[in-house]
Amino acid sequence: MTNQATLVIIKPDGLKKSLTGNILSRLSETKLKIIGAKIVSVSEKLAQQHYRHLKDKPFYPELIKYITGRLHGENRVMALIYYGKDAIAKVRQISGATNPEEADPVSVRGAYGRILTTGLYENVVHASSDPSEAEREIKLWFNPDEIVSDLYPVKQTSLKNYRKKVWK
Ligand code: DAT
Ligand code: MG
Repeated sequence: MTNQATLVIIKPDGLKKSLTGNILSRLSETKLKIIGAKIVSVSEKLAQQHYRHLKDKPFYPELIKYITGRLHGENRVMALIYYGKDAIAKVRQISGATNPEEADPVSVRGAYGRILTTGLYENVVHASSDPSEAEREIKLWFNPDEIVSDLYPVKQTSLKNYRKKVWK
C-alpha cells in the first residue's frame, strides 16, 4: 500500500470533554505524520458539505447541530491531516466503529463515544473512510498553504478586491 492522507476531526464533544491530548496520543500509535492541523469553527455550509452524503438520513439535522457545535455549546473542532502508509485504515482502526456501542472498547469511539437519546451517535472523532473521500474532505477543510506537503496539484491565482484580516 502506498502513502495516503486522511482527514481526522476531533468533534465538539472531544474538545468539550478535554480529550484532545488523549486522542492525539492514541493516533500517534500509528506512527503517521501530521501534515496539517488547526482549530476550526464549523459553519453551517461546511457542515452541510462535509456530510452531504447523509442529507437524507433521519439523524442528519442532529448531525449538523453536532458538528457545528450547537449541540455542545462548543464552537470548535480540531481538524488534522495524517499521512503515511495505509493511513486511512490505521486511523479508522484506532477510531473504532461508527456506532460507539459496537466499537471496540479500547478504540477512541468505544472508550469515549455514546448514543444520545435522539439516537445520534456522538462518537468523538471523524476519520475519512476511503481515498476519494479523504481527498474531497482534505480539499474542503484545508487550503494548500495550510498543509506541509504537496498533496494534490495546485494552481496559482491572483484575487482582485481580496480582503483579509491582518494584525493592527
Ligand atoms: P463514519 O463517521 O464512521 O464514517 P458515517 O460517515 O456513515 O460514519 O456517518 C457520519 C456520522 O453520522 C457518524 O460518525 C455518526 C453519525 N451516524 C452515522 N450513522 C448513524 C446512525 N445510524 N444513527 C445515528 N448517527 C449516525
Ligand atoms: Mg464517514
